[in-house]
Amino acid sequence: MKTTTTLLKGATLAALLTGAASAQTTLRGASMFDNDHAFTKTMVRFAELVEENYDGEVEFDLRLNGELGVESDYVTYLNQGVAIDYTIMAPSNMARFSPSIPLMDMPFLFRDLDHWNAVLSSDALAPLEAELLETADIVILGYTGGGVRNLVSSEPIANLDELNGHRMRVMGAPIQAQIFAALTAAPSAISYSEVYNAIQTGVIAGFENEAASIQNLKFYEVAPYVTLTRHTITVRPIVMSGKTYRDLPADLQEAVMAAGSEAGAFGRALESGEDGEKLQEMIDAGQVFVNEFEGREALLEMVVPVQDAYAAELGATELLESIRGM
Ligand code: X1X
Repeated sequence: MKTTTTLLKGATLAALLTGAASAQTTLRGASMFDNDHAFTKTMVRFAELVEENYDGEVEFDLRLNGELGVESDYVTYLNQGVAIDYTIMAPSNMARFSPSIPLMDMPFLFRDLDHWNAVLSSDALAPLEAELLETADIVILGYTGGGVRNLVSSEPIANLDELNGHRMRVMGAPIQAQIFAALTAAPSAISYSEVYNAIQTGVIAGFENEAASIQNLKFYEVAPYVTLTRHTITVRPIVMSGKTYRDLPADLQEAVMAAGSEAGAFGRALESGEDGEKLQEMIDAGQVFVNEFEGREALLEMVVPVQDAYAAELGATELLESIRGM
C-alpha cells in the first residue's frame, strides 16, 4: 500500500470547485483551524486510519486555517459535491439542508459528559443521520466533539439580569436563536468568520463557544470574559459528501466508515480531555476571566418548552424524550 497525506497550498477556490474526488482518489478535507485544534488532529487521525485500513491508493489533501472558508460554506460544498470531500461540522451549521439535524447540538440537551457519552455510544441519532443523507446528501462517518460551550463576551455576564438584551452571535439554526431568545438575550445568526470583527466593532457584545476554538482563533482578544453556562457539550459529526462516498470503491467505503467511527472516538477523548486544560491555559496566560453564571438551574427551566416545541414541530418528540431518558 502506498499512500500520502499532503497539505497542498496556494490553489484558488475557483480551481478547487471543479471537482473534489478525482479519479486517483484524492480526498480533500477542510478545517477552520490550525494543526493544534482537536478537529484538525481528528481529521489527520481519520486519514491515517483510512490508510491503515485500505489496501488501495488514497491521498489526503487537508486544507487548514479556514483556507476554504467556514462550516456554513463547507455544508454547501458537501451538498453539491464540490471543493471538499470531508470535514467536521456543527449540526447547527447544516440546518439549511436538514431541519432536524440541529437537535443533536441543541443547547441544554445533555446533562453532563456521561449523558453525552451514553447518547453518542447508542444509535439514538440514527434517524437524524438518515434525514441528513436524504435531504442534504451528506454522510455521517463518526462523531467527535466534547468541548463545553459557554458565553464569551466583551463584558462580564454574571446572571439573568445581565444576560437580558445581550447582543450575541449564534449559529445559523433557528433553534439556537430560539433558545437564547428564551433566555432573554438578543441573538443573531452571524457567520463564524465575522464574529471576531463584529465583537471588535461593537456590532455584537459576544457569542458562545468552546475552549479549543476560543484559544485557536484568539477570540479572547476581543471577548475575554467566559461565563460558565455550560449550555452545550458539542456533538460534531465527521461528514463526507454523499457524492464522494458513492464514487468510492466498496472497500474504500468500508475503510472510510471504520476510520470515521474510530477517529470520532479519538477526537471525543481528545477534545473532552483537553477542554478544561485549554480554559486553564487561557486563564493562566491572562487571556480570559472566568465566572460562574448565578442561577444556571433557572436557564434549564426556561429552555425546556422551546426544546419541546422544536421537537414537536419536527415530529421528533419521541426521539427527544428517548435522549433525555438515557
Ligand atoms: O460557533 C461556530 O460556528 C463554531 O464553533 C466552534 O469553532 C466549533 O464548534 C465549530 O464546529 C462551529 O460550530
